[in-house]
Amino acid sequence: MKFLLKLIVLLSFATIAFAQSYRGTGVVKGYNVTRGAVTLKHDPIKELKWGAMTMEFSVRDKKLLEGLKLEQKVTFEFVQEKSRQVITSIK
Ligand SMILES: [Cu+2]
Repeated sequence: MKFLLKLIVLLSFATIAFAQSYRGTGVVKGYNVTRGAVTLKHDPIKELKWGAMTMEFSVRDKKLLEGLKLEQKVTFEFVQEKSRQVITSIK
């Protein structure tokens, strides 16, 4: 029983550690530091079968928004969390 519990704990950490992250490119169309969100006009993301679109992403850390400028071209990485997309890196 103890072993089983340990295994479950280990597996749930593994799921977090290996949460798939996706990479995209796009242009900054807006951002909101208070809400920790950035609106990007992104290019297609093949792995998710997404076409090009303008949409809002959350950011993992509001510091990621520092230095972003409107119309700036960016490369970003994000993970899917439930129904939202969370950017873990953007530059
Ligand atoms: Cu999109």
